[in-house]
Amino acid sequence: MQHEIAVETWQLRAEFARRLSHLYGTEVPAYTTLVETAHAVNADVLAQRGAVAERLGSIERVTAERHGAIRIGTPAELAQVARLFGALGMHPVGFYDLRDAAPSAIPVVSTAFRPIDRDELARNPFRVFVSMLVPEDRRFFPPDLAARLRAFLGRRTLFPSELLALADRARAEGCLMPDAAEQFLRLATASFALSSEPVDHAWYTELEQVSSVAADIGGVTTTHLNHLTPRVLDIDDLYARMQERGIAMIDEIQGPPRWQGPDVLLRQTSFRALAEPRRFRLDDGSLADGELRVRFGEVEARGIALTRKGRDRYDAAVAAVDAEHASNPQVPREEIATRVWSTWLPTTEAELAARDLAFFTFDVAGARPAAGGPAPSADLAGLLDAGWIVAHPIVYEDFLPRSAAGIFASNLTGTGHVDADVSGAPRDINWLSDAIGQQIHDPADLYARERNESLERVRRALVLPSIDAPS
Ligand code: OOG
Ligand code: NI
Repeated sequence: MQHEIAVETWQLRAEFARRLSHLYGTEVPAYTTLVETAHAVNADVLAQRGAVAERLGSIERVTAERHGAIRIGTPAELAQVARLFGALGMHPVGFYDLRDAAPSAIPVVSTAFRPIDRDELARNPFRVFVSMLVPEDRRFFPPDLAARLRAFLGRRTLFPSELLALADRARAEGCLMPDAAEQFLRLATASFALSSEPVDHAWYTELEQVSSVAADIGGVTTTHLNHLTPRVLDIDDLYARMQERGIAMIDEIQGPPRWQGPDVLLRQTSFRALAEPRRFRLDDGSLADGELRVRFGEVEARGIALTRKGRDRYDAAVAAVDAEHASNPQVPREEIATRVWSTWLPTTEAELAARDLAFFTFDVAGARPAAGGPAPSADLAGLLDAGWIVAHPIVYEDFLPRSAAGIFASNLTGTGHVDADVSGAPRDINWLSDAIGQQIHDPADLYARERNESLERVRRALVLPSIDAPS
């Protein structure tokens, strides 16, 4: 008998992402158009720009790269999601509170599950944005509705116990044998398929009056993939090509504008939610065919991760654009942003590094300054200037709360209802960590750790007592 080879964590993750992509393509055909268009744009950018196009990730990584979005109802469900994604080497990172977001408040708090080590990200960077309903938030749910919602959510089972047991085994052992891996992947993928179970019409409609996101989560007995997002190297080009193909896109690209400086953080856009046939159970028990508009197709372009200082500048830039847009509503936001952006952020990577506005890792340069010249200085800017070390940008692996809110909002069916006169339920990263049973990572800490480890390697290689770097 041949020796069976175990399927490792990263292989499970890559295969899960591939199967979800296949599933979503069969469910939402416009997704396939989006992926094809993204690949065409990426091939063109690679042909035009060569190696520069791969500065923020190899073309293999970018081509396979996806993020999914799912929405769940309770801390117990979130804890199960954490076990499932833990088996795929994906850890919770970041806390996003969308409950007081503009332009529409959404009754959820979110985190994202993703690999956190550089080599794991390089193998397959699959991430999932997970939003959890907050029925306890009185601004959205009056006590009676909240009680019925919690009871409904408490009765459902999103993940079969066999799946969770396989997930626990995969997490403990770092792999699964082929048959178990196949069963795990099959059950995991099926958990995110759109269910054909009839939807209780009265219940769904009641929740929809609060928020269509509340109905999408708490109005049905299963969860499903809300969207699956490919990565593209030129999102403006993609946006134009999708429109040429007759697909209705949302009005804006969220996040930083197109400008002459380096790409930072994350730019995202999507096509509008499509009507999908769904079966409903009416009050008299009869079944009727109807449709729901919930699922859409998002696409993203990723840039360099900003330090806390850089992020403050980004937030200030966004606020400045908002202020100017408020006084000049006839001028499109993007146009204002493109114009004012360079007053907030430098236009070169070198300046982003020297002013500690973005995260980089550092390597000793291949060709060092000639022997007999001055010794390396002990500060980062000096080492970079004199050519002792080179900087590599760290790509942003996370999300932006405002863009997330914009993506949610642009795909809502109604305006929903929020009662601003009552107080909400306090939720923060520690509350959510307790709910999951593991600490949610702060994205900036992860980037800083990577940067500091590279600086320590450089320090040792150049035999310096210390490197004076902005921290
Ligand atoms: C999540 C929306 C946020 C992103 O990429 O920012 C998001 C959702 O619609 O469930 O996916
Ligand atoms: Ni998304």
